[in-house]
Amino acid sequence: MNTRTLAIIKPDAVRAKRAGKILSMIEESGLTVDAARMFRLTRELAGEFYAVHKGKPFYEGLLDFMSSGPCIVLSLSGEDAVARWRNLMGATNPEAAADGSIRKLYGTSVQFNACHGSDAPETAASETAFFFSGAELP
Ligand code: 3AN
Repeated sequence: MNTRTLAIIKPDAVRAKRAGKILSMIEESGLTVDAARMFRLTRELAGEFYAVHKGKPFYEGLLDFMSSGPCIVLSLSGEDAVARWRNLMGATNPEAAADGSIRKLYGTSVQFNACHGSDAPETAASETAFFFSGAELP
């Protein structure tokens, strides 16, 4: 079934000029980029997006990081898009990520891990709606 997922190329990867490589990996994987926005998240918006992590020890640092520079937010689609994008990203901790995955290649720590991906179809729907209006999507 064709499904959507939400991807973010995080500020560390944009700063390191890895965005083009990551976009290439997405396209070569067969996933489709349906919409894209490049901008710097405010700390407040980052806080809303990561509200599920509020109270965790890494939450404040995560907001500082995610609002530290521009990121690229992407709406992706394809067969089984959520799992395929998570597979391409690799594990949250780059040290544990599979060889050839984005986080293994471009992540430098569990916080600075280059990209985000929705973890389930339900979160993919809410995260996509967080950044894109229905009219912006095909
Ligand atoms: P994922 O992005 O792989 O779904 P989550 O949702 O558990 O991982 O975590 C969201 C983000 O919070 C991660 N991408 C990472 O940037 C940061 N993060 C998660 N765990 C830690 C940690 N132990 N220390 C620092 N940052 C963390």
